[in-house]
Amino acid sequence: MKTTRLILIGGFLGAGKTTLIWETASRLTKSGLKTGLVTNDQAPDLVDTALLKHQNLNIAEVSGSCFCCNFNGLKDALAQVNTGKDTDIIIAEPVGSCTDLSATILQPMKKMMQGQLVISPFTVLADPLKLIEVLSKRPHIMHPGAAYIFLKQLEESDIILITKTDTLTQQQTSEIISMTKERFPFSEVMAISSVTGEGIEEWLKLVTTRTDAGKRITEVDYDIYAEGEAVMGWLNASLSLHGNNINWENFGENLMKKLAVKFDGIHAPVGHVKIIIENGKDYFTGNLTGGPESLSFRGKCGVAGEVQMIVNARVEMSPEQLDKIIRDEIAEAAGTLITIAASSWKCLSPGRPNPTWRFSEVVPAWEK
Ligand SMILES: Nc1nc2c(ncn2[C@@H]2O[C@H](COP(=O)(O)OP(=O)(O)OP(=O)(O)O)[C@@H](O)[C@H]2O)c(=O)[nH]1
Ligand SMILES: [Mg+2]
Repeated sequence: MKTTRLILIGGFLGAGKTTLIWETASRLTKSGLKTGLVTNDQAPDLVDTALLKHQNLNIAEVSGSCFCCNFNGLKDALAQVNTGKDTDIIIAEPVGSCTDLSATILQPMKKMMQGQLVISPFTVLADPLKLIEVLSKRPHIMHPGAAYIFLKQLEESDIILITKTDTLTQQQTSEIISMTKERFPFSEVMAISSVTGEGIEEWLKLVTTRTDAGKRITEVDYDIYAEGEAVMGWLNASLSLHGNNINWENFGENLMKKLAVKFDGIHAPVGHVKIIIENGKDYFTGNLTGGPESLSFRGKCGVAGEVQMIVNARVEMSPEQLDKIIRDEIAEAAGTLITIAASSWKCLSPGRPNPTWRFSEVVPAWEK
């Protein structure tokens, strides 16, 4: 039986995981490697899954809980992606608010899946602006519990990948790399841009050849971790939108701008708010990862009588408040010309993490 490689790409909400996975999967596929993907979330209806499906790769989703709290769900998803397909590489993206994955995923995997999987060094992504905020001594916009998760994710990494270098000068990138190396001396620190491709080949070479995954386990205070997750309102909704001669990109942009202004106006820290609007094979995405300046839009879905929209929002506020804001802003953006039918709508705040496994000792890496 062929041994499949697993690349786990972690990092806080909005760090750039799915964008890097998209880019990586394209490169691996072009080089002739069969690639599969596994996505993850606290609830069904994921923008990430809908988006990555447009790559036509084998993709499985673990939804309803994070990988660590549903280890068997992750094993099943890996099997689903792999079975009968001779997959060379599977890339998995855990939920952005999760940490302690070395103890709860990587060590158990190394022990239980020897001979079936080789595991790459654990890569954790960091958005440069949020990284500076969390590392600085100034008061954080982010809740201290969320900042704790952000730091713990980096502490347990094998490789820290600073993302979005296209938004920085070379000097800023060098300074952030030095600052990060100083704070996390046990991790390798690299920087990439998924927009320009800078740094991706160098990182890809490491994660497609090395097997030293989960070299350390960090101590995690589950009370602070749980609080950091619980401060976040979490909304996943799937909707059908109907209207005549509607330019759906304009609708999507207008909706995202309204949400950005609303969250900014009430000083609610945004983890990630994202939408995808799909019109058959065409799709449009909108992302907000901080203040209104972080808004970004991609793709086109043109004019059609009916389109599908998925909304995923993770914002520091109660689920009730988030639910109301999203409902109100969608209704306002829709006006009288668009009718909306929700096929699913879930709003929650993540429960206390309760991992299936938690190893306290590092399991030696298994060589291919
Ligand atoms: N400028 C720039 N933007 C990027 C880059 N990588 C990702 N982004 C943007 O960052 C935002 C979040 O990217 P995602 O890839 O969805 O982030 P994620 O880590 O998967 O987010 P979650 O799944 O919600 O945790 C999107 O607007 C992306 O377009 C990059 O290299 N450069
Ligand atoms: Mg993602």
